[in-house]
Amino acid sequence: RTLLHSELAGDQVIVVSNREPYIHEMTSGGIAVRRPASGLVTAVEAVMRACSGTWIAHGSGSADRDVVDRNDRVPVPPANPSYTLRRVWLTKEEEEGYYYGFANEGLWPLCHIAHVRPVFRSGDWDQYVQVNQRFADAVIKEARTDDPVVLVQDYHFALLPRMVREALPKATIITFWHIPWPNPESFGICPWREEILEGLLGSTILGFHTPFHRKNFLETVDRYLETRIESEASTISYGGKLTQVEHYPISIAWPEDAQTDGESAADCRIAIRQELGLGAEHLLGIGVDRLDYTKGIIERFQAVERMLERHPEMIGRFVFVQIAAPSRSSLDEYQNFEARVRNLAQRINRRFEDGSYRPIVLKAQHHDQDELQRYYCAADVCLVTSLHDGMNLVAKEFIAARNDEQGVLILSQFTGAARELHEALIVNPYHIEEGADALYRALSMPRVEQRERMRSMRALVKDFNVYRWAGRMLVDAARLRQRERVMTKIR
Ligand code: ADQ
Repeated sequence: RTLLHSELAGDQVIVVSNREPYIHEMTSGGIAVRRPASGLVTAVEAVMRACSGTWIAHGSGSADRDVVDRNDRVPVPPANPSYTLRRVWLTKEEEEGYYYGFANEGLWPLCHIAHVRPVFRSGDWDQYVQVNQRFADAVIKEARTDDPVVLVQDYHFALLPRMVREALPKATIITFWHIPWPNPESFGICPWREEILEGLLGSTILGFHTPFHRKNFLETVDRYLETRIESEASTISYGGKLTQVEHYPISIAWPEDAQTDGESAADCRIAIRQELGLGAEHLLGIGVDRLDYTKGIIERFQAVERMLERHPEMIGRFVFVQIAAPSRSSLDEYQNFEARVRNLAQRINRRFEDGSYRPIVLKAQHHDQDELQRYYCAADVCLVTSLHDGMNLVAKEFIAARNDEQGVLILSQFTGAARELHEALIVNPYHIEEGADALYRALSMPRVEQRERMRSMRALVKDFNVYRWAGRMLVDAARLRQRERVMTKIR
């Protein structure tokens, strides 16, 4: 955090993301504030609290308009304001085309290669272009100097870096792509691939989670644009402008102290089991995700089923709780997915139910962070089985929560997190037998081995926390800004 302060001394920081960090909702008891379930928000919010500035995002809550001033600004966090949230209002049509359409039916499946066919409609693309321009205009309007530091978040804003660059050529634009970048063949099916690449190359720095995604991006640019690429230095020169392409693995803010209101892991273990109607003898597995087809929830349930089939002594003893926040529910693909998840849980439960025993508990709701912490602490095993995931912060949250150094993480090899968390049980989520084996192994793992693995992963996540993620980008940006200033003087 100190690093952020020193790197940014005197600079104006503007963040752009689709989702806002705080949503104001009208409830029967008045206006309530909610934090959305989003890895991006979890990470960037910690950084913004540390460096203040302005966060520009789409206003989505029913009471969002009631709390802003006439420039659409509201100070946040509500209890202890440290930066400004500036809301942009999208029409229904814009939200449908730009957000649900192009971003989530086009770019999301395109980049995840999750065997859901991307849909590209010209009408959605037009809205995507228009909304990118509206957010770019908001950045330009918010800029108090000609060289602000603009932090652009995610696949919703591939065109914005170039739009901002045209108006503010001296701005330092750091774009972070939170999802994977596929290989050139896969990306090449996008009808607007050149425009997207050109848009992103308006950035001063472009960041991905892993070296692999970074390499895919360089190869995609090489395939589809006339550019000069210095692979060693990781820079792309396009239209006389340089973009540095790097990998910056995202992380979480390491918790200051026990964050479960004084409840120890042992207390949570008992309390959560009681809430679920279970006893101390029950083994508990946990999954925490947005209800999204890339997260491998179906394959996870199948692995649970297979494990129970192969180890009948676990029937009646092992319970798996899936906490799943509904997400993008107005899209058919997501509605169908939710129905498939519910049906599968029901089928598996029918198969193994005995008295009050059900092996799968599906809680398809948003939970607040304190509640998630209690589940993380109570679990014997956490399953992260994404079919493809930029990083996956749930894996890191689980580790951070376990100050008792117990609990086993099962982690898909297709997450960015698997490149760092080698002491997890790494699985191919498509291989159900392997998942079932890993689950059984986790449930039978001696405490000493759990401790050794957990200790090592905790040291890594504590050290490589979200401040380090942001800090590394900003140090690189500061270096480029300094170089630019020197060059301007020489010229
Ligand atoms: P997401 O796809 O949203 O993020 P992830 O990194 O796992 O995925 O983060 C999810 C966040 O939402 C976590 O902080 C988690 O605690 C929270 N959450 C999940 N389910 C919840 C529930 N039911 N209730 C409340 N909160 C819930 C995208 C990319 C990831 C990348 C992040 C950050 O897809 O690969 O790790 O951005 O870059």
